[in-house]
Amino acid sequence: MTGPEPAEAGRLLAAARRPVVFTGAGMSAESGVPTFRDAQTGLWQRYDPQELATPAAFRADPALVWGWYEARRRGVRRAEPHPGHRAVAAIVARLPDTVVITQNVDDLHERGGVPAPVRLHGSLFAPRCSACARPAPIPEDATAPEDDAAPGDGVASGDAVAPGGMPAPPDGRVTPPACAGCGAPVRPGVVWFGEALPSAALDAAVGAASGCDLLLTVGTSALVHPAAEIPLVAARLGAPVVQVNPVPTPLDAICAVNLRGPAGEVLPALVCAAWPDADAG
Ligand code: BJW
Ligand code: ZN
Repeated sequence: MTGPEPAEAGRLLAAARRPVVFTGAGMSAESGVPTFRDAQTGLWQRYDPQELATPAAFRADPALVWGWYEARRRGVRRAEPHPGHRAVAAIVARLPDTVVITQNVDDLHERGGVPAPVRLHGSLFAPRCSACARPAPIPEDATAPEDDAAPGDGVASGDAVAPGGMPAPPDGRVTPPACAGCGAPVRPGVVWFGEALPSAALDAAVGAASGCDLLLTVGTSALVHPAAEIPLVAARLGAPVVQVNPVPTPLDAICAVNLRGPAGEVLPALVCAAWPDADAG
């Protein structure tokens, strides 16, 4: 980070008492987890994520959609939090009223030291019945050599072996387990296009954004609603918004400071700028 912006962002963070950290897929990119709108790799490159992440896609081809999420879950399992995740945890440690709101379905904030982020779009680790919503067990991961590949390859590399160690079909499809209660297919515990966000999480996010004195938005394209409105709520009520993203987004215009760079570098530098004595991870 160069120029006056990092110092200004550091001043805003040092002055904050109730910040919100709002994260998207770019937060996990340096851990090797592909962003949602990145090109998919391996078996999945011919599919558009926006078309797979829908209830209609699951109804039409449950094994295709379940196989995609299983491959992504295995990729996330192999990923590790990076210094940006630890910098967010350092902010929470310094300012206990911080609220971390994430659109991500991985668990890297938790493993990076933020115990309970507000999850707007669910989790890869909370499968449930598609009919009766009964929670279902997370399938066991196979321990095959292919699963030792880098997390960024997860979408492709984990595909050679299905959960339970059975060889996966070459097209990546994995039949979802049946619900132990009603026998319907189990589905990923994420929020798909056209589905309502969990109301408790959305209420918590809107409440935090309404009462915050700084909103730090990290690694989101801000294209998906209603999540993309969270920074707008904060800005409308007078809180400064600081954005971390290597490229411009629709949020640029409302941001007090735009820090153009990767989260893993910018966030530790921001914590050091705010609190020079801090261990930024
Ligand atoms: C880095 C980096 C580095 C890279 N460091 N940065 C208003 C207007 C228009 C449309 C709508 C609207 N309201 C609702 C809609 C419809 C729809 C929608 O928003 N569509 C848009 C595409 C136009 N929204 C919905 O359908 C929502 N539901 C809804 O509105 O329901 C209404 C309803 C009410 C009551 C009853 C019933 C219904 C649901 C949205 C659910 C989104 N779900 C997904 C999938 C989750 C599961 C999965 O992962 O498969 O969530 S979609 C996907 O997008 C995922 C993400 O969480 C979300 C946001 O993406 P994100 O995080 O911003 O990632 P990317 O990839 O887009 O961007 C990455 C960014 O990182 C980039 O900017 C990079 O530059 C940056 N980056 N490296 C920092 N190292
Ligand atoms: Zn069921």
